[in-house]
Amino acid sequence: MTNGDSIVSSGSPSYGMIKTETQGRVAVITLNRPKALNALCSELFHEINDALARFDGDEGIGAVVLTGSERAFAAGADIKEMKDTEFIDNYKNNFLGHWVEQIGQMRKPIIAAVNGYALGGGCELAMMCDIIYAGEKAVFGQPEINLGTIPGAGGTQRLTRAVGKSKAMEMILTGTVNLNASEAQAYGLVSAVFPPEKLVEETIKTAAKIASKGAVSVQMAKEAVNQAYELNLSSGLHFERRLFQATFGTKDQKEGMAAFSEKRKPNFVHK
Ligand code: CO8
Repeated sequence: MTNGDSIVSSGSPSYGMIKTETQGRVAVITLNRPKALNALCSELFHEINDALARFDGDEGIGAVVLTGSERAFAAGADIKEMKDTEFIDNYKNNFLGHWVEQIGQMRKPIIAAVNGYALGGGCELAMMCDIIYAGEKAVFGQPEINLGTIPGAGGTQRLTRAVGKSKAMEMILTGTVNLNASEAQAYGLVSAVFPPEKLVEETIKTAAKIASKGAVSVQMAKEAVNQAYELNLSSGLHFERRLFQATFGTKDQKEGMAAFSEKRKPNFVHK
């Protein structure tokens, strides 16, 4: 951190499977279920969602980092937990539907810092984030086909958009073709690769940089980029222009442009 702050526990003793910390305006959520390689059981996902909701609603936080251990970001949904569930209950109870709810609603940027395995639901969780950084030994894959099932939290959609149809088909249909960190970067799935021990630190630096900008324009920029996946070009350009115009109603736009003109650093107030 440029301001020299040390990492401070933001305190939530009720979490048993994640750790949360804040560093300045950055929140860090660390998946902490090492014996199961951070397999995403229901309790773990509820904790992730709870922490995300808390940080999204905290004005003192401008960006969130989501990470795991050096061995595993997450090795997928918890196979042991779900293996005996039945279609009719899964359908009626919208099994694992809550996975996508909070991350999809997040207004603040989330950066995934992926070391080790990001398989199945773990790869999907990383792809739900806004930016993915990887450690050199990261492994991205969708092995669900080996279990007699298919990706269920965005793998067939987000991976295909990220790496193209042929590679996504190869990964999802074989369940054994994975991407290492440099391949994932070459495909554009991840935007930077770091030595494993530097990954979280470097990710926090980027998150801090984002969190130092005006929070309203950061949220609007995130919203506009995400519309690129939903809208045709003319609707997307229209959406972008309206948000661009709206930024002129914020204090931060006045401050940012005044600071440029006065050759000084802006002092954003996130309003
Ligand atoms: N679920 C449950 N436990 C797991 C999982 C998992 N996904 N992955 C690893 N573990 C456990 C192992 O069972 C083992 O536990 P134990 O010591 O009690 O036997 C422990 O973690 C360590 O694992 P390994 O001994 O296997 O470690 P290795 O280093 O030998 O292998 C691997 C690491 C390659 C990652 C291996 O563990 C593996 O293949 N794991 C399964 C990967 C996988 O298939 N993931 C996909 C799961 S399905 C899924 O994610 C569907 C998502 C759908 C979302 C739907 C939303 C609507």
